[in-house]
Amino acid sequence: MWDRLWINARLATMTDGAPYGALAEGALASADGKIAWVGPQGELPGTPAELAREVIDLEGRWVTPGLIDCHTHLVYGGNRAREFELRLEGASYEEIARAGGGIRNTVKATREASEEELRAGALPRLKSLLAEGVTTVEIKSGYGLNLETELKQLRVARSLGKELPVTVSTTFLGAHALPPEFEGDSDGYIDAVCAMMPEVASSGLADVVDAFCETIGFSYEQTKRVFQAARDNGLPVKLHADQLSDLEGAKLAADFGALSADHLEYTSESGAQAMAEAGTVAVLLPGAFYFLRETKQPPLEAFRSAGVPIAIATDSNPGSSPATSLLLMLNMACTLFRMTPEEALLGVTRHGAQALGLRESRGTLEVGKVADLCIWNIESPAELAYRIGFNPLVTAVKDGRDVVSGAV
Ligand code: DI6
Ligand code: FE
Repeated sequence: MWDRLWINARLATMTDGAPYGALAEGALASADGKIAWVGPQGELPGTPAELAREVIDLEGRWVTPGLIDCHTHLVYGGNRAREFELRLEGASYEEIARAGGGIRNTVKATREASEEELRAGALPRLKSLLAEGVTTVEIKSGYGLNLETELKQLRVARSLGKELPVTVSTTFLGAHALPPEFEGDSDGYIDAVCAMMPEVASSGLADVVDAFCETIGFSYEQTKRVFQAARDNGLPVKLHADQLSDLEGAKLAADFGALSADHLEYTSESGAQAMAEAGTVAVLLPGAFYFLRETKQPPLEAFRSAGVPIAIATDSNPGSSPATSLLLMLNMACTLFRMTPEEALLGVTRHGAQALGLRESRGTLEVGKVADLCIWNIESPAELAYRIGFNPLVTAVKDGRDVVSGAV
């Protein structure tokens, strides 16, 4: 017998075939936290009452996979509202960074914060994501820039996944910015990051390694050294690539078989081609594009024609995207990048899972995958991307259990 059976559902399975992998009169069952059955209700192998201990009549509501936010920097100290004001007075994000502000401001506040303070700061941001149906989230370090503080951030990220009903994937982003004590010696800092790698790996606190390959971040060669150290220590990689300029980050990520390359506004066609061949997901971050008032569009057509899977994420961070709404990112991906609502929803389900190396267990409604679901009060899946600032979540289900009840 199954534990739970949802009937009279419209299912957006996000598998291939019909748009959204949709099934109009569907049913879905869970057992032991996994999807045990999914298909047309008429093909159920018995009456609902015979099949499951609990039957939930969805009365035609839509069900999608639980949402996945595959790129965030949720754990940090302080905020950067003051820099927002400075930018409105005319300073650019790069100017603020070069003057010693930007990421370094957050590094100072993060180093000074206790684990409890970091937890308390991140908790409401994470709850905001969960309230919209996020069941899996990636959280990066990168505001410590020394081993002690990077591990502190990663420990807090891990503990949030134990405290709240969400799967947390953690990423070590030691090569995010140059800390003040290494001013003028970025190669020396990269040596230090590589030297942190064995302990980061053995701590078990990081699932993936990331870096910021950019003129205000680290060079192609420096990033390559970080990736090599990650590989030597058995950790997969992803990259902040080509956000403000084309340093061929997409190609570098592809060369290392990266799970994803993220941002990608300045990526070339050949970079997109290399990603397609490597199976590297393109993670687009419309919140950062919007908040920094970027004008250079990521090469969507190149990704589409090369067959690169495209994911969408909040990039939730204090400097370039203080966003805690993944649904808003769906709308922005469509309005700013001209993605279709179906592409956007794939970006926070199937392709978001792939960007985290979790394709086998999450991201679609298929038998054997984790029973992470969202039940929505909508008439079509496109509404998830269409509305602005509206949350139609009825219930979020994590590992087969109801964990969040929405307001509608
Ligand atoms: N790119 C980003 O968008 C974030 N990090 C990065 O490398 C911004 C981080 C920040 O400004 O605090
Ligand atoms: Fe980021």
